[in-house]
Amino acid sequence: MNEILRRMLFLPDQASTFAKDLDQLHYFVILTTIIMSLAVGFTAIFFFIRFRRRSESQTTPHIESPLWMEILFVGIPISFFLLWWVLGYKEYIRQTSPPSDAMDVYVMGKKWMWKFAYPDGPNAVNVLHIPAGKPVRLLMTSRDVIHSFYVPEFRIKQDVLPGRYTQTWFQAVEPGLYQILCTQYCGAGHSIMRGQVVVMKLADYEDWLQSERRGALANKQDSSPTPQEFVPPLGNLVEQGKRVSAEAGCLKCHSIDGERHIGPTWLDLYHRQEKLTDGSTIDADEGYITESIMDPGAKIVAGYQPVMPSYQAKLAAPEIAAIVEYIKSLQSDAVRTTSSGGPAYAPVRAR
Ligand code: HEC
Ligand SMILES: [Cu+2]
Repeated sequence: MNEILRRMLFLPDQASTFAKDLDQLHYFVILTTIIMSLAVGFTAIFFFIRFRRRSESQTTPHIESPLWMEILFVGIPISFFLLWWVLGYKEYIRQTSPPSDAMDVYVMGKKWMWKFAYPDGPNAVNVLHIPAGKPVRLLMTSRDVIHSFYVPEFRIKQDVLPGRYTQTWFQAVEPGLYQILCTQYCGAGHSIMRGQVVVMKLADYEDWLQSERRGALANKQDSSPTPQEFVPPLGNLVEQGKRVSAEAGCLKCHSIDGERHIGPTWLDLYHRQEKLTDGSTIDADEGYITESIMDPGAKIVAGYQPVMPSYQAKLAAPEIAAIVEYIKSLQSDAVRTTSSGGPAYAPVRAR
């Protein structure tokens, strides 16, 4: 049944754990509306014929509908709309709450390509390798304009915005190749802004990761220029972040050992409930940390002077992603760590 309807509606394969449930909601909505509109249409045609005007002198009688009929005709459609809303909302909550054991991948959209960075692995352009059967969280940002990350087979679509992180997640069911599209018109090359998700068996994925790391090492040792435009940097994001923040001079004002300096310490900053000068409290998630680097004046931490310069034009998005990952790794309780060395992810509270 699922398969017949999927083909009739020309829907792509169902390659993620969301796909089937979302499609089922889609079938439910589309079948009820088809049945209802057919019923209304045919009733109208029947009435045209049955109650047609038979002579010039015939007049239409004045009819008042009984209350129960009014209630029925308003109540039934409304209860369907509410039911769809409830089912859709449940799916929405599921799609916006990544599980805590999800593997993180940073995504950067840029005219007109997708760049991927793994916290403990290589970087890649336009090709996202992931293991099947494991939840993957994508932390996404844009270098220039608004893009939107769309994988039809996974039934995920999420806007990618400059200067801020958005996230989405999915769990691929089976190994295979799936197309990534940009669904936000972003300029002349919008239609060529495509990528591919390569879903691999877990063991194959581990092998791929190993070989990529060896490749990165080899690239570094022989310094001859490679034909590729993009050379995967060595080491993981945390290491890169450590280096970038030292080079950019962040550590002149920020400590990593809990000491208060010109700026607040980075130790345990991730998910700290930070008090701001306007009296509000904010959860220091990836979005807030990124904003603090790009636009430090936007939210000032209570008890500090607004002296931090903006790094909007000075650091590239992957460098900022690396710093964010480094800050996330600075936790005094080293128990709560994920494979990437960062703290386990707690779902962001709705604001
Ligand atoms: C001139 C000193 C100075 C430099 C250099 C500096 N910062 Fe800051 N930073 C501050 C101060 C002061 C604050 C607190 C006031 C505010 O919120 O702007 C702050 C706040 C922050 C926050 C928010 C911290 C919190 O507790 O909420 C982050 C994240 C941050 N800085 C990251 C960076 C990064 C990354 C760099 C380097 C690329 C950097 N800073 C360079 C002074 C500095
Ligand atoms: Cu785009």
